[in-house]
Formats: sequence, structure tokens, C-alpha cells
Amino acid sequence: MYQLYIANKNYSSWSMRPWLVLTAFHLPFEEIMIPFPVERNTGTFKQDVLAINPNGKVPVLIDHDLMLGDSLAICEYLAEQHPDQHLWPQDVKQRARARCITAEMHSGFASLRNACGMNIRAHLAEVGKRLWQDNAELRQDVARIEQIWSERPDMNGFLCGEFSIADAFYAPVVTRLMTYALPVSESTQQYMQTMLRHPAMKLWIEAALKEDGWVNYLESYQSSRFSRVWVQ
Ligand SMILES: N[C@@H](CCC(=O)N[C@@H](CS)C(=O)NCC(=O)O)C(=O)O
Repeated sequence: MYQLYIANKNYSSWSMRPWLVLTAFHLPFEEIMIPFPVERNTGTFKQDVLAINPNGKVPVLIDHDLMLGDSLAICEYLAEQHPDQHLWPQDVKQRARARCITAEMHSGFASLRNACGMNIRAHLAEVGKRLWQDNAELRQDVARIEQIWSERPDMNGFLCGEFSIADAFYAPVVTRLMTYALPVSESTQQYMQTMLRHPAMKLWIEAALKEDGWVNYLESYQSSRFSRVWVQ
């Protein structure tokens, strides 16, 4: 059985990706949560993570004596270990596309990430409106994501056919678009609903909404707590 170290489900977008893959494909794993500290650089988070991963970040996958400290490397390893499960699409062209857009997410979209940190339980529509007006790079990131999503082969389906690693990599964007209520097209909203109905996505969001860990340095936009209905 694998062990997956993650941080708070409400905030940790990189943890979400391999967790969704493991859960969506029913791969057996033990989840170990190392919560972020309430204040930056306090508590034992860093030393606890450093004890398992010298780069000091989560997610971390342990498979016996193998330690992987990067979300994409973890997903690639899982895909190699479970070739029959098709974690990447079966169709060669969709598989190549899936790898391409996953790599783009893994290395890009810094403006969206920086301006709109993942915060599943928050409702920051007013903040989102202001950011949308003031931040051209954010608008560019979202436009590029909408373009990628609009190229899915079936408008009722996932990014490259069946649910794959590519969808897991864009999953935190779905939650960010919800949290910050950014103005997106109908096609984008349709993909968001497809994702929000996925059982693994539902489980992660349900768990995030139940968390009570409050991390001040990841809450710069809000002083109170909100809740929302996630699936229409
Ligand atoms: N490239 C890494 C990024 C991992 C990452 O930045 N993780 C964040 C949590 S979402 C983290 O551990 N931050 C703690 C820190 O930097 O101290 C991956 O894909 O796994």
C-alpha cells in the first residue's frame, strides 16, 4: 500500500492532484496529513516534511523504499505501476495532449496561483471581481485555461476523454474559479460541473469543508468563514 503525505485539503492544491488520481483509480493508499502551521514558519510543519522529503514540500508518495516528492513524478510513477488502469488516456494523441497540458499546468499559471490561492471553503467573489479588473496576467491565465478546456473531445466529458491525470492537474483551478467567482464561459462552467460531480473530487471537497485548520498566511483576503453549495 502506498503512503501519501499531504497538507490541508482546503489549501493544498499540489496535494490534491495525486490524491485525486489515487482515489479516482481506486489505488490503495494511506493518507497522512501534515497540516500547515497557523502562522508562517511556526510549528513543526517544515521539520516534519523535511524528515521524509529533503525538498521540504508535500505531496510525498512513499512506496516501500522509494520516496517521490513531486506531484507530477508521483502521477507518472503511478501510471507506470498500473498500466491497465489508464491513468493517462488510451488514445495516443489524447495521451500526448494530456501530457502536454499537464506539463503546462505543472510549470505555469503563476498569476492565477499567486492571486487566487486555493481556499475551497471561502467565498471571495468580491475579491475575485477586483482581481479580475486589476490583474491582466490573471485574465490571461484564465483565458488560456478556458482555451485548453474548450478543446476537450466531448463537451460533456473530461479534458482528454476519460478522467485522467490531466483532469486531476486542473482540478484546483475548478475550485479557484468557484471561490473567486471569476467570469467564465458556459463551456467552462460545464466542465467545472463535470469535475464537481466526479466522486473523487466530491470526497476531497467534502473533507476540505469539514477541516477546521485555519492558516492565517493563506487567508490574506478574508476575515470570516463562508460555506457554499458545491454541486448543482
Ligand atoms: N512542484 C511541487 C510543488 C509542491 C508544493 O509547492 N507544495 C506546497 C503545498 S501545496 C508546500 O509543500 N509548501 C510548503 C512550503 O513551501 O514550505 C509538486 O508538484 O509537488
